[in-house]
Amino acid sequence: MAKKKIVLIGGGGHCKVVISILKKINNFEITGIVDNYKAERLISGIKIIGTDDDLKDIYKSGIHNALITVGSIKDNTKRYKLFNMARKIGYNFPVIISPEAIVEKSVKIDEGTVVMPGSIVNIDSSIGKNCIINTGAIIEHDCIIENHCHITPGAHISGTVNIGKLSFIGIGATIIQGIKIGKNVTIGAGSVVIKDILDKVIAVGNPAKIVKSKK
Ligand code: JB2
Repeated sequence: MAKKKIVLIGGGGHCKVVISILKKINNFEITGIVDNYKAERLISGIKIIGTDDDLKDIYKSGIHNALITVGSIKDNTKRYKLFNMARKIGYNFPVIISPEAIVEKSVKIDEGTVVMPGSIVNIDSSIGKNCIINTGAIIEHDCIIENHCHITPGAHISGTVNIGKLSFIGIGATIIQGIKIGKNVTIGAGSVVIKDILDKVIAVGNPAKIVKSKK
């Protein structure tokens, strides 16, 4: 079967990890990467072919698949904006699951989400659009992860947890069962969340406490 062409949006560290998964899956021909600036450089052997301003022309040239490969540290707003911009142009966003991840067959995963190596997503959980389920993260049964979330490496999300859109769960954080995390929340690295967390705050520590509200 012919490989589908895809363009990657953002050419840094996260992009490299996504490229390594795409190469293993081998369903896509990676046409190139768009970044903030066009330069003669290769990311894991893939060319930078332009900037976001070129995405319309790239689409017109017949490349209709894209992934947001800008990662995120603490804040997913940029990934959200890039997703909406590319969506308006018309791009499709495939779901990418590493062959080294374990995803139970009942799990629903929406467009543009990437599930990284070593992660586990268990029965009846659902994951929204444009999320990153990063290396070695565990999402237990019956969780709901809304759009544009980043569950970073080694985070442990227990059963029946809900995580609101745009939220960021820091590296190695633990969320106990049944917790609701609001929208656009940042949970600090290594935190242990044992109580519900409201929208638009930063919470850190064990047990996690709110240290800041976001604007
Ligand atoms: O608006 C943009 C834009 N903003 C930054 N459009 C496009 N097309 N590209 C953009 N970029 C580009 O994303 C930057 O120029 C840079 O090349 C890349 C970000 O690379 P960086 O390596 O700094 O971060 P990252 O987001 O790929 O990775 C972070 O997040 C991952 C999840 C890293 O900290 C990783 O360690 C982490 N695993």
